[in-house]
Amino acid sequence: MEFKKTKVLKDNPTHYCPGCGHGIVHRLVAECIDELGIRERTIGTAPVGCAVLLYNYFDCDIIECSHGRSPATATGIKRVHPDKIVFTYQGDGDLAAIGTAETIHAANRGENITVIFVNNAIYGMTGGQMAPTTMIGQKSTTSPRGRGENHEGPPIKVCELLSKLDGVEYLERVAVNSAKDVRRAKKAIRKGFTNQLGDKGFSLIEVLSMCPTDWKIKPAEAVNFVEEDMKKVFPLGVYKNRSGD
Ligand SMILES: Cc1ncc(C[n+]2csc(CCOP(=O)(O)OP(=O)(O)O)c2C)c(N)n1
Ligand code: SF4
Repeated sequence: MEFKKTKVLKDNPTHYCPGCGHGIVHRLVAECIDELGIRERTIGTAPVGCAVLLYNYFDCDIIECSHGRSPATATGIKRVHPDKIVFTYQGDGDLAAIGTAETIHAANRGENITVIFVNNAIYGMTGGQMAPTTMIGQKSTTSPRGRGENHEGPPIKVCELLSKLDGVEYLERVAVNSAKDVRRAKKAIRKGFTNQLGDKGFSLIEVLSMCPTDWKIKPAEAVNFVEEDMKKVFPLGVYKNRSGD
């Protein structure tokens, strides 16, 4: 089998750190757009985290959003252009801190969009501050002794939280730390897009991803950190599949 570059990805060198999960998630999103033949009518939104340069990599329309505002921007685009396929691409700081309101209300309204949520348990781009998803005991530049439950509260589990909202169609948590997980992640992302093609409403795919740079460990150790630490706190699985398809 020949491993070819996906058509939807541009021929630009990556700016991501070695061992970062963002590049893998980009590839999976691009493969799904390519295979579904929807590139010409897809509009993505870029976050203001490490994936801020999403438009450098994707050969489809991408709009840059203010931090956390992607679900609101995507709502506007989709309502004006219901024939377009609209996705957001957001980090945990973007989606679960600064954009909490936008996320919850877009989900609750059942907006027919696809949300790709990259959970690396930290603020990557700004140098490793604590995120809403930072785990108890995990060190960050703003929790140097480790996140404490009493001071900072436990990590926010986005799929579990949103599963209570009637408007939500589909929620799945996947990971990109092994070949098996990458294959599952692609299936979930593809379903997020096919749900939108079928007008089913709000789909969110949470992807557990590596940030070796701000976790201050080697790429190989980061893969183990997702497996051994993150998956215990953020169990993989389907959290909601309203129409059961
Ligand atoms: C309203 C606003 N607040 C803060 C920032 C600064 N800022 C830029 S990126 C970032 C953290 C991004 O972390 P995350 O969303 O988890 O994405 P990652 O870089 O880890 O992929 C912050 C706080 C900003 N750009 N806009
Ligand atoms: S800081 Fe972390 S999330 Fe950002 S590019 Fe580097 S490894 Fe990836």
